[in-house]
Amino acid sequence: MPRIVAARVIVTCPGRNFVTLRIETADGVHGLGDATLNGRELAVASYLSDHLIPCLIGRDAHQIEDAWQYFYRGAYWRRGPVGMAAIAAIDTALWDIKAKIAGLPLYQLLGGASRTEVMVYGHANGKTIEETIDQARSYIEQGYKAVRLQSAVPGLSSTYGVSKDRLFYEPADADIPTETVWSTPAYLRSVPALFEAARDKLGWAVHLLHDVHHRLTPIEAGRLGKDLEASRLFWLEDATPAENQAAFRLIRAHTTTPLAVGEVFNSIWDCKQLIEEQLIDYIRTTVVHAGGITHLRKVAALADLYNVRTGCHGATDLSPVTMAAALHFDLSVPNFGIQEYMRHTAETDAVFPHHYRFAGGCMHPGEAAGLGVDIDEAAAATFPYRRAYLPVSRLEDGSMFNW
Ligand code: GCO
Ligand code: MG
Repeated sequence: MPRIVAARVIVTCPGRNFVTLRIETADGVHGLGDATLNGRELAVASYLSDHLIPCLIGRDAHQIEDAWQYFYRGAYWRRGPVGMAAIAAIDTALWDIKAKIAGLPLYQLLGGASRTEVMVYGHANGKTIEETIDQARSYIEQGYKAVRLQSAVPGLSSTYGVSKDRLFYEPADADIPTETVWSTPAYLRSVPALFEAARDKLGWAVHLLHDVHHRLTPIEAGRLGKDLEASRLFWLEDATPAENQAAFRLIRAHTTTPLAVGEVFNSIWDCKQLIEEQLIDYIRTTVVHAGGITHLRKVAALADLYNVRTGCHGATDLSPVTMAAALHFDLSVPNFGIQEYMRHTAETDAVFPHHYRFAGGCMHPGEAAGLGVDIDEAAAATFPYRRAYLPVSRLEDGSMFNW
């Protein structure tokens, strides 16, 4: 058996923080898992180093399901973003090792390719509707078949999804959280105009997406969905905070705009009702935040029974290790929908050399054995951890709100 003899956590900040688990077997095969939880990185690093790694040493690296169950059930305190990101890292690294030993790209162990490539969507944003549409046009020129549109809300000093930097959107931008101000009425007035203009200027061949980022109540979300119906969105994302899954019944009853949710979920229990009642169209949980490949496959299998497709989260805080794992998953899973893709910086790409590639609006994980991604530890060491928080949000009267 491939016995696990060593495991360590590598924290690096090549432009943004990443937490990576590296597991090694007695035969010198190593596997990687991403454990990055944006703004709370060191909690997962400690959970792994202080609590999980001691129980990993000596185990059979091939027993992935058993390891998953051991760490999930064995904690007694199940689920939660910190614990599930740590389990995800172990799970991903073990799949990487298994595929390397098999000499196959991971997707072959997940049932093989169900498609030739994976459609991705890019992020277009701007301070005005015109700027956002111009950006979308440049994505379309690069071959993208799907683009997410986020435009600054007139009257607000900053808006979720609208970056200072053209290419790389990084919201975790401060040593102490940046305070932003939110106005639902201003937002609801601005979004339908953006999509009407986008359809007018960009036509109907491109898929358009939008992320509400958990800012609405169910009835407000129903109204927005209705207002956007004529623009035929691919999806409306995270319309409300989804702790209350039943709230989606109300949204669903009011609109035929397809709904996506789930980037902050960390287990199948967070989306069970949403899926079983067919309240959503796309489930956005991804490898690192939902217990790894093993657990994500269970989410996808449940979703497949109810015509819900996958749409894995792929913002820049998902490291190239998660990106690679997600692409193997996407290529193999029958009910794939779309994959989010935000480019990492050159520094990040240098720290994580990888085989996945982008061409013509689609991606492929490559044919290297395992995940097809590695970590250059010497390069990683030159980028020490820097505390960085996601912003917080308040209403105009000062009440705390959802960012
Ligand atoms: C998305 C997400 C991100 C998150 C980020 C938080 O749809 O890509 O909403 O922009 O805000 O991943 O860490
Ligand atoms: Mg989102």
